[in-house]
Parts: sequence; C-alpha cells; structure tokens
Amino acid sequence: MIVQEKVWIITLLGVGLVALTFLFVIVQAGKPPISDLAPEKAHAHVLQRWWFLALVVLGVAIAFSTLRPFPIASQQAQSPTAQIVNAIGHQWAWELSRSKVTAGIPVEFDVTGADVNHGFAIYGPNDRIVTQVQAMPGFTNRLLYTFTEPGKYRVLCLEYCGVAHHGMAAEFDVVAADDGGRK
Ligand SMILES: [Cu+2]
Repeated sequence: MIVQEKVWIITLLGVGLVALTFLFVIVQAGKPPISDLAPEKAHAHVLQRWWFLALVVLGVAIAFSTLRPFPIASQQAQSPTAQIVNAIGHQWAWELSRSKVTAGIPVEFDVTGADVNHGFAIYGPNDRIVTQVQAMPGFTNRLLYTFTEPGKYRVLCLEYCGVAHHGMAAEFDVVAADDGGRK
C-alpha cells in the first residue's frame, strides 16, 4: 500500500471518529432518563430518535449516491487507455509528450512537476476549465479524461509558481475519432 492510500484510510477513520462523537453528543445532550418521563412523552422521545436516525441514513445515502463515481482515477491500476500524455510542469512552461489526442477515447495525463508545485489545468475551446490536477515534484498524478468536443485545448497553471507563472501555457488538439488515425 502506498503512502497516499494509508493517509486516505487514516483520514477516513479520523473523520468517522469525529462524526461518531458528534452523533453521540447530539443524541445524549440534555436528555433526561426515559424512566423519568411520563409514558406519552417517552413515546415522543423514541419517535424523535427514529426520525433523527432516518435523517442520518438519508444523508449518508444521498452523499454516497451523488459522490459516485469517485472522480479521481486509481493511481495504481493498469492504464485503461493507450492515449497517454506525459506532462511536466517547469518554471515556466509545460512539457507535453503529445500534441494531439482523439475524442471519445479516454486520455491519461501523467502529470508531474520538475521544480516546484504547479497546477495542471485543461481549458476547452470555449475557455472553460474541463479538468485539473496538481503537478508535484517527486509524484506522478494520473488524470483520466475523455474529451467529447474536438478543438484546441490549452493547459494553464493554476498555482502561483514564480514571476512568469502567468506565461505557463501549452496547447494540444483534440481531433474527432474518424480522423484521429490519419493525422
Ligand atoms: Cu504556475
């Protein structure tokens, strides 16, 4: 297991522990012992508890269903695509191993930094950001993206990395699947 996975599991356990503590405190706060309550009040109390539990289950279900699929590609798994672009951030330029990729087929960007941290961000033909990942010295971050719109895409830096940070721009073309083989 790599260090990021260990950190991820430790983080989840820690957050889970904090959440459980909060739940415990909320459930216990100001609660008189049920034996002290009149029978109809005790009944209302039990009902409230069930409502609260139902809300917690609903919240977890909503979070789980809307956070799937997990947006970050597995960093260890076998590459699902032959379209691999090696991207290296330098002060102050991007080095890309390819200048053309095909739409409709997943593209894997293997992103790293040569000197300091950079932010690898891809902007579409309409100048809207489509995806991004951190470019870090000593790590290769794997970013998977399937382009749907052919056109000219730009890579810009999203993390201030020195005096010419604003000049860090590179371009690549996304071509339609039918002329991807010929060009
Ligand atoms: Cu930068």
